[in-house]
Amino acid sequence: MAKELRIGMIGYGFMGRAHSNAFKRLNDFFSVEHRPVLKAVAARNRENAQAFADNWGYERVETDWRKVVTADDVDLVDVCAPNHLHLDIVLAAAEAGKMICCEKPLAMNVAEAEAMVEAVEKAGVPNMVWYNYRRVPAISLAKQIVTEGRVGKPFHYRATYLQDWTISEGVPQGGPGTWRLDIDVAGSGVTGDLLAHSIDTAMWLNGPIARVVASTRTFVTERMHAVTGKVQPVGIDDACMFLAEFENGAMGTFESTRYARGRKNYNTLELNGADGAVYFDLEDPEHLHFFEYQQMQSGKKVEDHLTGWRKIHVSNHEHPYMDIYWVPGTTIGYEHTFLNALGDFVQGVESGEHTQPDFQCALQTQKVCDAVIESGRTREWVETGAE
Ligand code: SOE
Repeated sequence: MAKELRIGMIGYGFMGRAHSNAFKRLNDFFSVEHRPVLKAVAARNRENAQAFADNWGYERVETDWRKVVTADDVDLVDVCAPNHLHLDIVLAAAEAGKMICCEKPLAMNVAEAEAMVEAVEKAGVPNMVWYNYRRVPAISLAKQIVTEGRVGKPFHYRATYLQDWTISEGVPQGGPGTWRLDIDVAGSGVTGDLLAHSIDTAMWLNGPIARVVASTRTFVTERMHAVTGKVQPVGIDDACMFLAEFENGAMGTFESTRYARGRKNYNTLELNGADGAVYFDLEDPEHLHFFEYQQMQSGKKVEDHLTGWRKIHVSNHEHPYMDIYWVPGTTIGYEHTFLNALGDFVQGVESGEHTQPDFQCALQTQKVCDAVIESGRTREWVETGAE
């Protein structure tokens, strides 16, 4: 017998669409008891929210998010509002005993993230942060390969996350489409928006980042504010590069910018260990590159004429998530990463297992982000405190 999972969505932007798609497709692919019902969407602009609700099939619209968060007919609050609203929404949703799924980054800073962790733990409500790239099957396969010990002792981790959409000085800060450029709304620039993804994946694959040293840059220092109409100083980091030391002894480099002309959503990772390496590029999302150092001669490891990288087409039923989709050799897309995340979350709710990344896990990523921003300011190594 299906159980209703009544969804209250706060916000309706790009992520509102990605999450709504996941809610609608969940039961088409995942064998779970819960059946999402799109109950309500909250946003300040009623007309836009109504258009969104009509398109995706939400039953009603509210202009005050508190009405959705406290509604008796909502079981799960999905937070897709800009970052500066996450704290209040999460605290109210936890107080109301709702399950909570929150867009990344969890918070504006560590203090907020800690308050959110405390709130969901006190309320005992299931919670998750949508770090969706973990759910790219090729990245999940990388995790499996690392867990199986095939990479061996790790030495280097390398991540890049590049975009180019803010190069023009004419792009405003603030407002619906460009709040990511407004420090008071976003909390940080590429560090919280893009590197948070890279950090989450890195710590999932290679354990905690102990310390960082960063260089950050704001290339366009004043922009028109879409809400006030005034030219105002820009407070976000447009680009950020940092070095990291992992607790396991590996070194890491992380690079992110929104000024890499030609790069739209270029997200790569590589981990090099003593026994192997994995490499992934989101522009080629169905492939995982794996190098295995395994040739044995007289009991010793050697390389021979067949040594080389293996390009694995992650589409077999043996690969993560791929048994629920199509036939081997066919692929899935960006939207499925959210569906996979939701499927894992709901399975976790049903089994009582805590699906990762939960708020506690996202707090660790937030600690690294804050340390990166601090180091960008002081130009010194900063201990992250991440576990
Ligand atoms: C920014 O352009 C953005 O939409 C991020 O906010 C998302 O998290 C990222 O996955 C794609 O780029």
